[in-house]
Amino acid sequence: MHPGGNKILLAAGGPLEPFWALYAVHNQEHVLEILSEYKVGELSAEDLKKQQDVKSSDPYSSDPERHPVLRINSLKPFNAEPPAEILTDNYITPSALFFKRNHLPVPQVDPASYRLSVEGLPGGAMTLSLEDLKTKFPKHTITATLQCAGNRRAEMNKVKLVKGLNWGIAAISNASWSGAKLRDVLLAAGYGPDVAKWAHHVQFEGLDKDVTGTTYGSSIPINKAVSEEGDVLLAYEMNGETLPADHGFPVRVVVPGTVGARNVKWLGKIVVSAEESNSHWQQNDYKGFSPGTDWDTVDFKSAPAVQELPIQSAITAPADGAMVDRSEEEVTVQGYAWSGGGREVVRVDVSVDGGKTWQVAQLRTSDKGQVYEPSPPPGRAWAWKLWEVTVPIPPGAKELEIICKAVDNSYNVQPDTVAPIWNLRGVLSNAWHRVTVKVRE
Ligand code: MTE
Ligand code: MO
Repeated sequence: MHPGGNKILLAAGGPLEPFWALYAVHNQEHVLEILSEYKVGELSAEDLKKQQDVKSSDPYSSDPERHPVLRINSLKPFNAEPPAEILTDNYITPSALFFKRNHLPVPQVDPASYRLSVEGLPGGAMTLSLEDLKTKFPKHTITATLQCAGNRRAEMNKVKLVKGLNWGIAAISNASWSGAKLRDVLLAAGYGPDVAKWAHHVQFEGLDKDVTGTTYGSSIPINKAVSEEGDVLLAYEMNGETLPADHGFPVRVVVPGTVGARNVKWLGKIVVSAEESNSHWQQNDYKGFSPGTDWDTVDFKSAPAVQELPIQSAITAPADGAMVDRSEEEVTVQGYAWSGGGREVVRVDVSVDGGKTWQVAQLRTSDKGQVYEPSPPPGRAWAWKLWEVTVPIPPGAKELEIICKAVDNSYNVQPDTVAPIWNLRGVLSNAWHRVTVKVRE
């Protein structure tokens, strides 16, 4: 009944240590207690010796250094978000502060021997070195926001417990990405009208592996990959520098407007196919369900894999529980807003009285005098909008419930509460964001 049941069975009959090392989040007292019922015994010294090389090293020992300000959600694998109060200080999130979401140890890839293989097209596989990718295809740069499907999961956990990392509001960040267009690479590898007749998906495989040798993988619809307006990149730079190890060095796919999970890092293989990726993360995770669906009744085949994400916004200042001074007379509210599929955020509404009255926030167009890029072409708004509004403190109020909600150019809006969109995996959490602050007289 465990969602990763197939992995548990692979551990049966052998030492558990390599599994504890990899899925270190589960190495906790209450899990050991559940498992004690199934304990077979201790391995003999002789058998133990045979296993020595298997369990010798911590697979996470070569993970890169990380910025100490990050709020760690899990250490092994490394998952962390920046503190919400600094998230919107910069339109472009510095790479060190960009949220990090790893399912497995960070693989060490030698850029000189790195090869990307493109498969499934007539004429056989095409193999590209990093140098090929940089020199044989034009370099494109886009600014795109990545958001994890689990962003704001903590709010779902408050309604009813869900499975997954307890992300706050900062499993989202914005960067500029440079690399070759996936479209250009697929055309060079043999994609054409004949392939279009049967090919429906492009699958991606990472070079990060679990103890069984299974790699991280996912897929996207082929139209997104081959469209001129899709802007899907095989990125080798982030914010004008070599892609950092945590973000997929040497190459990751950036699928703008699409859930983080499809933006495969440490990209090793691309497969054009009639089928979606059969990886766990495409088939049995990152899907939405009705609030009434539980782990006994869930059928992952019944729901589509998340691709484009719904409209989202959140308040980064003031923080929940903060104090504002009555003598200031006003409160300045700041945050971010973003929508999937290239839909542009056109408005953010803010209330400081629990939703009775609303003010329209200003969408920021510059940072410290530096003006952002001009408006994106329609349908290609890949980057978030930062916003701000200053509102009078209502007379007599001892406490303010501050709310934000955004609208995109398809007039999609956020739901007002969490409970009706609650789902067992805690994904797609995009209700109105609410913080409560106290007014100091
Ligand atoms: N790619 C690989 N190879 N392995 C992973 O664990 N995690 C995915 C995606 N790509 C992942 C991956 C998920 S769920 C998210 S949200 C994003 O990467 C996070 O990207 P970031 O760490 O650069 O923020
Ligand atoms: Mo994610």
